[in-house]
Amino acid sequence: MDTSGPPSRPRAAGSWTLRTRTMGLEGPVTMGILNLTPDSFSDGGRLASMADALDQARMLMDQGADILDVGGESTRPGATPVPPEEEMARVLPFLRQATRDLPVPFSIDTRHADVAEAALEVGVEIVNDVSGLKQDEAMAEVVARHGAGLVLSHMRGTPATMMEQAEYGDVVQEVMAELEVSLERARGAGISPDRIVVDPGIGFAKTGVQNLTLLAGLGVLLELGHPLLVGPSRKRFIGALTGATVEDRLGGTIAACVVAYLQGARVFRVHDVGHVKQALRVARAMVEAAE
Ligand code: HH2
Repeated sequence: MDTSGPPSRPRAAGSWTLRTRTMGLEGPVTMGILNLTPDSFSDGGRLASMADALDQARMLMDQGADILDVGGESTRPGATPVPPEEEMARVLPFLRQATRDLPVPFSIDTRHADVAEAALEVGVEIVNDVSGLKQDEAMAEVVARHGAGLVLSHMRGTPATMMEQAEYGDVVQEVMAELEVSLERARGAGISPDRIVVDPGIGFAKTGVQNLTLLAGLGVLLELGHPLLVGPSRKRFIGALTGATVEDRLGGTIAACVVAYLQGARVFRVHDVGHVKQALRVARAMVEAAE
């Protein structure tokens, strides 16, 4: 594995243009996870009331979250699809209040253009589309029209079907080629490149070994010319390697984030913001001390 780090790789942009502001990416940026779902694999069903969700958002901010990513539909493999109306009912009341009260940029984790549009209208800055603009034809136009930041993830199939599609030759090269198709779609809709961050989609239509290979070879994806986001937090590949339960995967999450950072990733979508931030601060200081 090449751990020589970012200096030997193509340099991704040092900033990310969001809907109304620009976020520096010279150092690692954390995106705290807020799932307003009854069935998410790690934290599903915990944030049933508005007060609970706002408390959790404040807790993530106190830990130093730079962005809060709000989702109303679980994307774990095999999850039941949620109609957009139900997704909106789960996230919009919270987003309406949270974007007004909390001074942090919000991201909406959705594959539906209607949900993205409604969330942008109440003040969200970023659309996090785990389908990489492949599921909803209207998504790219909505993102372009609002001038939103965009996370383009790699995913094959849908959460309901993805594990049948986990056949790769060279997983890094194939993920890169498929992300290029999503980028083409984004460019075609007029989304400006400085608004786009790409994500290899850890856990989406990938086996444990494929996830490890992808994290270890992540730096290759910098050739796409966009900053990289990773979302390994508490995921199944950590449990498969270590036997740890979902609640007990912080060590594995930190290891994955640090390796991804050394490979050039700059945005980290995680549940445990404080601990991951501390680990990345130390990793960054070590890289800089060696420069
Ligand atoms: N992973 C999940 C959801 N959204 N977004 C991006 N950009 N990258 C990811 O890796 C990613 C994501 C799945 O994790 P989680 O939100 O914790 O669970 P669930 O989908 O069950 O709600």
